[in-house]
Amino acid sequence: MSDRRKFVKFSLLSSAAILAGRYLFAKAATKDAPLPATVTNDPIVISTWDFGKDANTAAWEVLRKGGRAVDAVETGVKIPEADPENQTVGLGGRPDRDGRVTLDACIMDENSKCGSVACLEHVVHAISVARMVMEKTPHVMLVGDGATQFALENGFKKENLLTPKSEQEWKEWLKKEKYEPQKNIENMLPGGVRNHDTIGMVAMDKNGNLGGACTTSGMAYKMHGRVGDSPIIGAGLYVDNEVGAATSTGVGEEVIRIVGSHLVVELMRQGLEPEEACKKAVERIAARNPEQAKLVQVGFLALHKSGRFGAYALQKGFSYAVKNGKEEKVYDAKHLYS
Ligand code: SD4
Repeated sequence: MSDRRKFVKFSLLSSAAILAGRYLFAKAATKDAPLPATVTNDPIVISTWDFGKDANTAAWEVLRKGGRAVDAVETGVKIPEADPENQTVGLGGRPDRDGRVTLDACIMDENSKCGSVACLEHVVHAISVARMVMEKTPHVMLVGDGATQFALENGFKKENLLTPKSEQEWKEWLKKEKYEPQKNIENMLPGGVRNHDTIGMVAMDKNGNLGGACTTSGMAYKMHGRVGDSPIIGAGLYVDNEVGAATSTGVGEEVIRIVGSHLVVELMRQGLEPEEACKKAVERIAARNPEQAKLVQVGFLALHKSGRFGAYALQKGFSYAVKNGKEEKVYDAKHLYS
């Protein structure tokens, strides 16, 4: 047999083996999972919270045209980053207790390349700075002044991210709250306003490759210099192109302690459905400190290489947005405590 024919035969056999593996995984799936157990390379994008819907629309344009998952997620999360009305991401994000808007973000591609920035100031698109760290430096993570300096030296515009609305709210907060680290500041603000959200997004492109991005202004009124889970590879985001991708939202300290997103991906590697993997990670947080876990929110979102997805949270109220060729929908995640 000629080398070319051998190669073609080998490629066909390997593709068949990969598809068979993905099919078996899908067949083993639980019945109430939201997608049918088809196994395709159909592109899909999923992201945290209801505002993920608009971000998904932007990401989908990249996927629809055959673009890479990593490009799709970067494009997608830039939408809430640029939205001054979204007070948990980028421009208009709620500041730290000193009145400074500091951003955390990370990105990861199908080759395990990754980039991250933490405590970045004055630059709207933290995710693109993280991408540039990934593409242009030998490092994974830049923080604080170093991250801001890198961004400005590389053409990012210096902007004031503190909008009048977020400034006003912060001044109100200063009047009532003690100027000291608060354990449960992550709970609801007066009037039932959520003071944390974050966008985490994971996607699969038409080649079956995965990518993920996570970007946030972090917990409102945090101590200056505080870094959450969102820019930490393995905590706020993890992508393993053989298995799947996961991202998180909620109280970052809880997620970091269990290296949450990496845990979710590893649980999927062991054969768990995406939702089951997210649930196990949530249960691990609850088992560590049940009293604390009852007071805070953490949600995980996972996408398996088969295209199946799922989520799970500590508390009620965590939603996630899904878009593929067939549907565009916001789901409510199941939760541990009611
Ligand atoms: C953080 N995980 O800074 C982020 C905030 C968040 O829902 O996701 N809130 O800890």
